[in-house]
Amino acid sequence: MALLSRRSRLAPGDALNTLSIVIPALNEAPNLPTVVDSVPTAELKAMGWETEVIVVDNASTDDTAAVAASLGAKVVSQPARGYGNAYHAGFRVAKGDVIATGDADCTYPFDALPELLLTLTEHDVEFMTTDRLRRENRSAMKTSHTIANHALSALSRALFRNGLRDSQSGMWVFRRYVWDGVDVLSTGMAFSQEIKNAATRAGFRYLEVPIEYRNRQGEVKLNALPDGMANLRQLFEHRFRRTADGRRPSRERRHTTV
Ligand SMILES: Nc1nc2c(ncn2[C@@H]2O[C@H](COP(=O)(O)OP(=O)(O)OP(=O)(O)O)[C@@H](O)[C@H]2O)c(=O)[nH]1
Ligand SMILES: [Mg+2]
Repeated sequence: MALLSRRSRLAPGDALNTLSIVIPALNEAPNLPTVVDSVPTAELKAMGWETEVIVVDNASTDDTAAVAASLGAKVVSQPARGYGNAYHAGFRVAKGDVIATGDADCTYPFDALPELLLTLTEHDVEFMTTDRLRRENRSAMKTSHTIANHALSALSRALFRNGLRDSQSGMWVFRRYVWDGVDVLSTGMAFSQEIKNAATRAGFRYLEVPIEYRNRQGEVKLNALPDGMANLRQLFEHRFRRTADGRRPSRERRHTTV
């Protein structure tokens, strides 16, 4: 994707668009100041975006909730552990026309949101996901995770035919109504691949863009083997799932190119 150099600016009298940034957090108190402060709220406002930051406290045993509140974030409590559970709770209260996501571990570039939102609006994308699996990011991901991410992504592409390079990226930017138009059931880490495959299969206009991926700070929460196996199971279950009316959804592809 070509880098966009122009920033759209808000003209006087223009209405603000609303953006909800939803961040799942399990014992991420030490990372939250860096993560929340990296959201470029003032720049987004100048571009016409009113931003709310929602931190979903997933039954943390540290000060995650208190630290998030002290940073001005809205705190949502999700007592049922699980990455997917956290997102279900966060999306329920997100009020923005657009929702953006990312981990609370300093890996995802929230500072790139102005650029990502510009791409979303200028290219009329409904669901945007991001690709971390580039050579430049190699040092930020363990070799075993890189291999697992490539393998899961290849299988996901084979089953869902959506061409997405990184089925496991946790940064998505999408119009709120997309969430109302998909049926995402995963409560754990498989939520990430499921929302992508559900949105693309439902026929929303989608785009995958490269992002910078940074070193994880703090304790790793992922359980590589059980989470990987659960992802595998979910891919097959989802691919052959029947919709409520007994038909499989059509495989219409609406991959946008920039
Ligand atoms: N794994 C996991 N993460 C959770 C849970 N609840 C909230 N989270 C948050 O979800 C995000 C994803 O978890 P990570 O441990 O970063 O998982 P990952 O990004 O797949 O793996 P890393 O490569 O270690 O970053 C983090 O912000 C966690 O704090 C949970 O129950 N399990
Ligand atoms: Mg992470």
